[in-house]
Amino acid sequence: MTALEPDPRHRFSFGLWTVGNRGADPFGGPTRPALDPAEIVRQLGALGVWGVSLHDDDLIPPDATRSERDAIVTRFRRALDDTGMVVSMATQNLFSHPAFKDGAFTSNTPEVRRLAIAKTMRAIELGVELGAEIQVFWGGREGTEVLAAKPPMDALRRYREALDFLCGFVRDRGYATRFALEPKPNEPRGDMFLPTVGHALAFIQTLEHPEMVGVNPEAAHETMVGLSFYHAVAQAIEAGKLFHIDLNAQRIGRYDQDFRFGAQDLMEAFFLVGLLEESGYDGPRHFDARPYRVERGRGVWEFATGCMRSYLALADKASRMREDTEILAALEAAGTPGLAEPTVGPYSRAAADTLLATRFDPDALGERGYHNDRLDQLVVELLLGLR
Ligand code: GCO
Ligand code: MN
Ligand code: MN
Repeated sequence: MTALEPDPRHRFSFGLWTVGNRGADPFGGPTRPALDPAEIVRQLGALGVWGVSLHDDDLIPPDATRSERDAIVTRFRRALDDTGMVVSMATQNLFSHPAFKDGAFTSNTPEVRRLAIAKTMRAIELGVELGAEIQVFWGGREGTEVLAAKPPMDALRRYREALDFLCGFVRDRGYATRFALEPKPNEPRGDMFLPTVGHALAFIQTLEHPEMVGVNPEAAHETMVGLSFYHAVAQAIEAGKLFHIDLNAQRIGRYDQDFRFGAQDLMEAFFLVGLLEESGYDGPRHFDARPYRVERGRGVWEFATGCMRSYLALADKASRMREDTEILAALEAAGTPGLAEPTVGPYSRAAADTLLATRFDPDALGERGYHNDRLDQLVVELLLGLR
């Protein structure tokens, strides 16, 4: 395995809906033909990809009979077995059907909410049947354009009720499935509930089984609103809640662009990859990106390869950064190792008294320079291939 050659050991995965995306946008129809899920598995397998993820409806048309469903699953299973690929994550489409236009778990119509929970239980069963350990919850329609229409506290209570019920279902069935909530600030709704990683992390602690639920942060979603995705992922890891990740690229302040991983903000992507590689995160490196609308045929697979090559190239740069003596010296000059030292340790009255009796010299402390420009420039030059 060469440094930039994807290998199943890298645990790269793609959603069926990503390479299978047909290029439609709000202004124009599809520019690519539909791809058969089993064919997607074979193509990705040949590229060294480890896993695929899917929405229930990506694989099974919603109107399929039980026997049609089983035949589709068998055919798909065969493609997985032939290629050695796994289903790394499953999820449910609670956003396409008009029934869900006002929300799924947070629809104002109780019957729609019950439909959403029933559809999700079936999607969980499908995921378990295919070996998925993670079930993602992206609340595509959970939100509103009209603040008056949907009191947010009621919406959050219904969201919690649905997740608690579904955790109960997983436990009752004895499944090992863990849930990962995927926050997004807006699009398609004007404002969405659980808009950021931080909101989701706080909400999870209010659930009946918080240990079963983590997050699935997506680069595009935090970046759309100008937040640091790197920081969001770090906080999720630090909370023990990074269960899954959606990698892609995005410019600040735009619609959800879902570009090829590495296509924007290489500096942020570089720190993100370093974090994933060095934190012990062992979940999927999952790409939720789309080929540009102008791609067709081979272009789709060039897109997939590009996502993985950029990831591997950045991982290589991250390991070089750790060995670069000039950068290590610049980190010392920035005081970075000092942040890893405990400040005061646990509280004790004696420690508080000592601290209160200490004579600090704020003026002297204020005279320190941190040489962040030099450090930053060295990292830029590493990324530019100058070191
Ligand atoms: C989006 C989301 C989706 C979800 C997917 C899995 O903005 O469209 O990122 O792609 O990740 O539906 O739940
Ligand atoms: Mn997205
Ligand atoms: Mn996503």
